[in-house]
Amino acid sequence: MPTVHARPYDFPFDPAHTAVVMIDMQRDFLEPGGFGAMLGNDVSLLRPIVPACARLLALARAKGMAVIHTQEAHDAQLADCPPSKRARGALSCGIGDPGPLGRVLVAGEPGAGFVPELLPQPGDIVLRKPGKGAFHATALDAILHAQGITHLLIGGVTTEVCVQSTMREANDRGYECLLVTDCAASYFPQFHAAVVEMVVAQGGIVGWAASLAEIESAFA
Ligand code: C5J
Repeated sequence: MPTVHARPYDFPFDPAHTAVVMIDMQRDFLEPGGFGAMLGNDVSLLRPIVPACARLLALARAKGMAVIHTQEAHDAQLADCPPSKRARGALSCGIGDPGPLGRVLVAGEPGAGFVPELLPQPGDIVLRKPGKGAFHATALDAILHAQGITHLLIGGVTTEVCVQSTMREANDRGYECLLVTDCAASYFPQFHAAVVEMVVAQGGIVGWAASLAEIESAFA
């Protein structure tokens, strides 16, 4: 069985029961003119992880792991967007409003789409989610159970928001989760670093963390 040399200790996993969960690698978070930029963030901080994410997805497909892409986006009527979420930040152009990448964070609009390097491939699962955690108001738990998935390798953006929320939700549901440290990023590098430490502290209270190279080495 492949074993990742991870923090806080080794992470063995069976690829047949493992999914790579790529969180919200959408234009709205990574490109100028999207939701992330409207919140005042420097979106260029997220782009450097794209090549590593592409490598992780390719490895997953080659080794028979399930691939799940989450997408934070709302329906066109915003029926699944709590008013509190829409109001947050008091943005002049926010969720549902027309922006440079189409209606902000709305499914089917250019901004809600994935960055071109990480487009879902046949066989991948795409999961739209209205919240930060990928288990909230989605079928993710049912999908994972149906596929016999017990272990998750998690990447995406942003580390301290949707990635960490999802990892905590998954951990509470009994999944063994590993954060792929160089496949996740934040607009605040110090928050990324802090999440890695929070995850692995106290004997891995939320899960494990390792670099992509360590995952690749597990298959060598
Ligand atoms: C945010 C996310 N940061 N995908 N969403 O609002 O982390």
